[in-house]
Amino acid sequence: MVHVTRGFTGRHPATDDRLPPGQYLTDDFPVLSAGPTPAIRRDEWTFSVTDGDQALRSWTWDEFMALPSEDITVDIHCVTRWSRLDTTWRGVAIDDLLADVDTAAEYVLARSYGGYTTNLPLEDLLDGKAWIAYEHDGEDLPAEHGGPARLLVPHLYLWKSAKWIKSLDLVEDDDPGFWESLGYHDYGDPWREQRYQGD
Ligand SMILES: Nc1nc2c(c(=O)[nH]1)N[C@H]1C(S)=C(S)[C@@H](COP(=O)(O)O)O[C@H]1N2
Ligand SMILES: [Mo]
Repeated sequence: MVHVTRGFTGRHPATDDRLPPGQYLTDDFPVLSAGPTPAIRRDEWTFSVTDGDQALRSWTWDEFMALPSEDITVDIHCVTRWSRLDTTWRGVAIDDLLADVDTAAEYVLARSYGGYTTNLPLEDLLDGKAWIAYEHDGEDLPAEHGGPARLLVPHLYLWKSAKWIKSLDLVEDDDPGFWESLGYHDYGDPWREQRYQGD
């Protein structure tokens, strides 16, 4: 007699390999926001890179849309334990935004419209690892998911992917952002389960 169990036939090793410890797969796209969704008009939107008091770069929406953009397919992992595989986005690589920028800073504080912040090492935004994304699933990024544009850093827990991004501030110190100052991990690597400070 042959017993075939659902648990056995339903396993997809390739998928399991892509699921960090303690995460489960979902096809939904839950909305997780610490406050209300800010209404940001594209004709009033600006995005800047700052270093100290200096704005190194600043773009209007039209200027930003004229930058080279790329299609992005990535897995995303939320600290609340859901993961989605092969999510699709369009956006501008941070490498392109920071090209030719000279800085001694080793960290970035991402700042959002509405006041949210999150801290990251600068190197985690470079070498094709992070984008400012303005489309998801072939559509304009919905406001509740961070539209007009959000930071996308898929190799770290999703709270690092600041929605409604306003600026990237190059900073010398790794000062905690919003969730980090409330106990979330300063780095947030899902593969090392760095959920909370001390993990
Ligand atoms: N500006 C801003 N960005 C944010 C948040 C937020 O509250 N405000 N929440 C973070 C958290 S905790 C998560 S899990 C993801 C959720 O993104 P989503 O709502 O598109 O799923 O956004 C992150 N970026
Ligand atoms: Mo989150």
